[in-house]
Amino acid sequence: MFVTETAEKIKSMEIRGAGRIARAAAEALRHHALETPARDLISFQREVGRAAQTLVATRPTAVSLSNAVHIVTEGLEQAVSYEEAQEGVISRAGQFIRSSHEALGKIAMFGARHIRDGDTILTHCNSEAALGCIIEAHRSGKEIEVFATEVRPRNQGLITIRTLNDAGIKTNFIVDSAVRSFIHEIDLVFVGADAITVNGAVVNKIGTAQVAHTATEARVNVLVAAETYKFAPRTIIGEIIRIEERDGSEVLADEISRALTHVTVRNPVFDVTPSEFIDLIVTEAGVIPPQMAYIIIKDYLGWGIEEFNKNFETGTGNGE
Ligand code: RI2
Repeated sequence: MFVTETAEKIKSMEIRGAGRIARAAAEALRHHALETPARDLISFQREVGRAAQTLVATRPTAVSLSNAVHIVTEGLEQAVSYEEAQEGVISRAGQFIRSSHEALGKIAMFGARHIRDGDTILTHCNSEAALGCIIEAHRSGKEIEVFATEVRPRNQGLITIRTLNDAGIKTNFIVDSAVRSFIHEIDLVFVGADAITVNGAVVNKIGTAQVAHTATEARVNVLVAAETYKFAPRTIIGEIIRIEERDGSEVLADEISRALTHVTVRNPVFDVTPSEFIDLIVTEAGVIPPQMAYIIIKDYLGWGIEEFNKNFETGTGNGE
């Protein structure tokens, strides 16, 4: 089944990157709405609900995933017929995918304006939102150079340097721990985000916090490129973003770690960069200081408080 396959690919990181997994989940729900044998309202709602849960459970940190699923399934419970419910899921999924691509286009345009002719930019991991800005700056004729980190343990840096190379951008490939050594050659840091909390903290690939800390200490600006659906509405009601920790075998081969009986390999995939190490967040709704995260959550996502109040009134909220 397409949903199970998509969920497996997201879990194994064959499909990866916060924006891509969000679009893949929307696509899987659209496909499911068309293909599920459920042909009455109640079983359709149940089927789509189950598919939504399967998809959301794949990667706990990327809020883009749960936001995408939320957007696509919004109104499903209120539908009065099977046809209305099916049509709703299909059109909202299509709309989400389209708006995600449009958001990337706007972010590239806004972000590129912050890159000056002659700038050297450091990027960490592989973010299509961040790379969009860099590539757009190059496309508009600015002479730029990039430093890209390797990104242990999954080496997403390789995808980044291939993309930059294909775009014809002069690129330096460095190990993660070399950031401090090169920071004085850098004019600007540009990274993506997996989640942004209400206090403007950015959850992104492990190592981002070190990069941002190093950059701030060296007076280098740190910009984050993120679609509005990467902001985490439920942080408004105190929910904490869970940091995914993946299998230790991604870091150290099992045959080696098995022999080291006193050693545990820890493999957190993301870390949290506090807002004081971030200068600006480039969204499709505009370029904002991280302190404005609450506005984005309230005006562009809108749920969190509302849902909490709804649940609270019906006695199912945490506040019970
Ligand atoms: P875009 C990735 O997560 C990286 O942390 C990257 O910075 C972030 O998603 C955002 O990527 P992973 O899937 O949505 O590699 O900008 O763990 O492509």
